Amino acid sequence: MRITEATFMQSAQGIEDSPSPDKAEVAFLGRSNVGKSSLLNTLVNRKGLAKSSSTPGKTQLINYFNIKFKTDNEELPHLYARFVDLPGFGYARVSKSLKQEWNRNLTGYLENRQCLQIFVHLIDSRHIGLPIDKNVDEFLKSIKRGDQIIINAFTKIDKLKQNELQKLKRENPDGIFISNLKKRGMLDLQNKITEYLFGN
Ligand SMILES: Nc1nc2c(ncn2[C@@H]2O[C@H](COP(=O)(O)OP(=O)(O)OP(=O)(O)O)[C@@H](O)[C@H]2O)c(=O)[nH]1
Ligand SMILES: [Mg+2]
Repeated sequence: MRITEATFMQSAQGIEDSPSPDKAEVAFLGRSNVGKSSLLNTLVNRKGLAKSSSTPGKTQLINYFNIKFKTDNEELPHLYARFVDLPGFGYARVSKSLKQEWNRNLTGYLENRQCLQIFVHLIDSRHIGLPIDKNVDEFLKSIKRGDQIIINAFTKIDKLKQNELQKLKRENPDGIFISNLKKRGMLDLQNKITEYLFGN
């Protein structure tokens, strides 16, 4: 199964102005600047679809993308899902009230979105064990329903030495190891997503 089309659908501030929950959703979340928007672009092979930047805080709204998959099944040649690019956690350079509002909107989406099936938690592979990532991890585990899964995706592995990467893999046997720069880990992540959403 492969992705044949990816288009921007709409942005939303929170769950209230989000599209109707009629497709399975995969949310990309994690610290600001960890590589969420870049990963989405690399996965769907569309540079610039989700806006990415070296300045933290680039993504400020919940952004919905429609994704079309091609299957090997002639009777059901296409399947659909939505990828959701989220603002980063822990970005300090906005006002406190704005930050609180973001967090309310974000956690509201994560906790209450019925069609949300997969949380992809991105973690910078150079900075393992940060308190903010632990908090997010605990939060996700505490809200996760029985029909949802969490995928831990370790990003920017092109910045690691071989032995550091081996250690990270040993310590996180269920993780996905990503480099947008070198296009690593895309098939692993895509397979994990389609297996869970569509059973193949
Ligand atoms: N070396 C390296 N840099 C990366 C990788 N992925 C993303 N980056 C860089 O990291 C920076 C942030 O990328 P974004 O995709 O905008 O990160 P984000 O998580 O969407 O950030 P916010 O929207 O601000 O929360 C950019 O300068 C990217 O070029 C990667 O795999 N390797
Ligand atoms: Mg972003």
